[in-house]
Amino acid sequence: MSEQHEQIFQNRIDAEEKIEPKDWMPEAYRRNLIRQISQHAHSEVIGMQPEGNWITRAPTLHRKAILLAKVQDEGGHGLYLYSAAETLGISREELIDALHEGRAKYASIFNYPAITWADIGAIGWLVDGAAIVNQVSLQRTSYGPYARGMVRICKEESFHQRQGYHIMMTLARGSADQKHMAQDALNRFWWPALMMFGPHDSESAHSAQSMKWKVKRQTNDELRQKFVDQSVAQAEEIGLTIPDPDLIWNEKRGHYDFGEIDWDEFAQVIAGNGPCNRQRLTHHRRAHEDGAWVREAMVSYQKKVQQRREAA
Ligand code: BYC
Repeated sequence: MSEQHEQIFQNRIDAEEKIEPKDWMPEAYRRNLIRQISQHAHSEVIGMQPEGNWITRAPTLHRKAILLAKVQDEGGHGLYLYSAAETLGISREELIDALHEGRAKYASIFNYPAITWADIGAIGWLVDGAAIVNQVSLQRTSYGPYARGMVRICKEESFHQRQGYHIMMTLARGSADQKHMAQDALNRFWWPALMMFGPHDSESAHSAQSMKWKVKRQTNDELRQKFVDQSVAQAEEIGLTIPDPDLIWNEKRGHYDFGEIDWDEFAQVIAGNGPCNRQRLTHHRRAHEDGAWVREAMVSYQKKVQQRREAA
């Protein structure tokens, strides 16, 4: 019976039908989606920290207002994604517990510090830029609520990417010190941004099955290549240099060849030993504890509303 269900399920995927929350799905598909969507949600929320750190120090009121809106958007993305994960039959509490107990990951990039204002430019340009490449592809993912969440998130991310690029452009056209600051931020964020796409396809534990189920529509290496190809011209346009001596246009492939990522560093960061892993989780735990009274107040308010409705 189950084999028959699985065949029908795969036929629906092959026919590009979206899978919806109440549809039958293999348990492994459900678990894989909970893993990916919740890790995506955690990334959005933890990703608020490096940028949030600069809200009080933005160089102008205009930049401060933009950054505030951007960081708020990231929190919103986290909420859409937690809601999408909850449609798969898991609660928000369970997801947050998994993050706090180190059972769930979040994107490695957010374990690097944002030490100068130019880092805010580099994060918007490169980190949101990499996220868009990945998320445009995920708009066609097979699970309906995830795909629809991605459509809205992508619209907001393209504004984020442009605000980051604009900061970099402004600094690159400024004084020698400002240009140096922009180049330094690019130097530090380039390789971690490439790591966002995950391990090589040959090393990727989940890719083959996720591609078959169309949870992922393009592989880690395909998306990374796309990101490199688009970023080179963007860096040239503002007079910055991508910190990779092996970067070279390959006429035959129609793509840029580029150097090898430091996979040991990637492994260290996802194992919890990056520069800011402990700080990020400690901050999240504290914020979660500080917000407990809000959650309790909401539950007791809901109870009262329900009691009043029943009494009426
Ligand atoms: N960092 O088999 P693989 C944003 C893990 S935030 C950490 O290739 P998969 C923004 C992977 O989880 C946007 N861990 O996995 C917010 C797996 O471990 P588990 C974030 C990584 O899932 C604020 C193991 O390595 N975007 O835009 O097929 C400010 C093996 O990997 C990473 C998303 O989350 C990594 N970089 O492919 C600014 C996109 N890479 O789970 C901006 C949604 C791999 O077995 N996610 N791992 O313990 C995806 O598209 C996929 O999950 C990935 C990985 C491409 C990331």
